[in-house]
Amino acid sequence: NAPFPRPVTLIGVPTDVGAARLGAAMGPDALRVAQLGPALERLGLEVEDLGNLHGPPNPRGERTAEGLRNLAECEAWNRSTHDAVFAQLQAGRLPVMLGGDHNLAIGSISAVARHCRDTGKRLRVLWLDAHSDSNTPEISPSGNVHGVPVASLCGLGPPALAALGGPGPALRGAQMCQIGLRSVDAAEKRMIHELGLEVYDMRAIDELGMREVMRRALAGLEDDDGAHLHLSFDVDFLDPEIAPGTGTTVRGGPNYREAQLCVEMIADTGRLASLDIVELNPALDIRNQTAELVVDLVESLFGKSTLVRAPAPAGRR
Ligand code: EXY
Ligand code: MN
Ligand code: MN
Ligand code: MN
Repeated sequence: NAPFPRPVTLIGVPTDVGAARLGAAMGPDALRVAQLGPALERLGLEVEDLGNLHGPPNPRGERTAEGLRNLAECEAWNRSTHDAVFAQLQAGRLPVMLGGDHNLAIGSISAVARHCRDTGKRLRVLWLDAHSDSNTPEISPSGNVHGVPVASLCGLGPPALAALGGPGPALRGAQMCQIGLRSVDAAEKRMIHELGLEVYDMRAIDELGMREVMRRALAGLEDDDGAHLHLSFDVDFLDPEIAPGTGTTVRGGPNYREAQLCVEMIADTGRLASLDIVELNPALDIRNQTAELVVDLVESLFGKSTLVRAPAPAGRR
């Protein structure tokens, strides 16, 4: 497992303040019950579990004039997440967020972007999700903050979120590639274009196959030792038949083999440097099977393979 010399830090972010339903706050412990840390240690990685961050409980608020629900609580969770992630990156470690709903990506990715600015790294964000999470408060149908993190990171929406990591957008849309989309709101479709996101929806996966989609999504990374690859992995990316334990399932997602190939090809780049695991909801799961599946996929993401891997042939790059 040579591509991952740096030690890993697990950071629990037990929040559901950005989600429509309760339960994602139990995600970190479900991942611990499924033995995420020991699984990574078996691959030869040094792993430290920082335990859980602390933040406000879920007030289950209504949408306010700003157009969002629980905005102050989301801001507080994202500030703690930002600070924890930034400190781990500065210490040369690979932070893994155990979510928690997807609102936490505002804190984690703004910290990664700040670290990349400080160190001159080129940031690439892969967003595996059934959804684009690119609404702004104005166009959001729900006011749920887990539907707006991408637009926030690109500088849109209330400064409490959009300027969390300092003035100016954390990200340009072209730095992000989204894979697996199959539920996008009408106005959000236009936003995807305005932001300039690179998107491979389920139709692209059907037509091109996961291998070609990932080849395109990861193009150039393997040869760029100044690249920092952040993966934001929403559990609802996976088909609900294999991953029922999440609050916003959408049928027709990647199956087990497609998901494996997806994370194996990310591992092959050797550039993974930070990771969010989000939207796992143990209250909706069946005997923790979704958490166990996620641990299985994370092992592949960190280089576990069936056979000793030969270097990728030139045509694979
Ligand atoms: N697009 C919908 C909304 O903004 O309310 C649903 C968002 C679900 C977000 C899940 C976590 O990826
Ligand atoms: Mn780095
Ligand atoms: Mn999401
Ligand atoms: Mn989603």
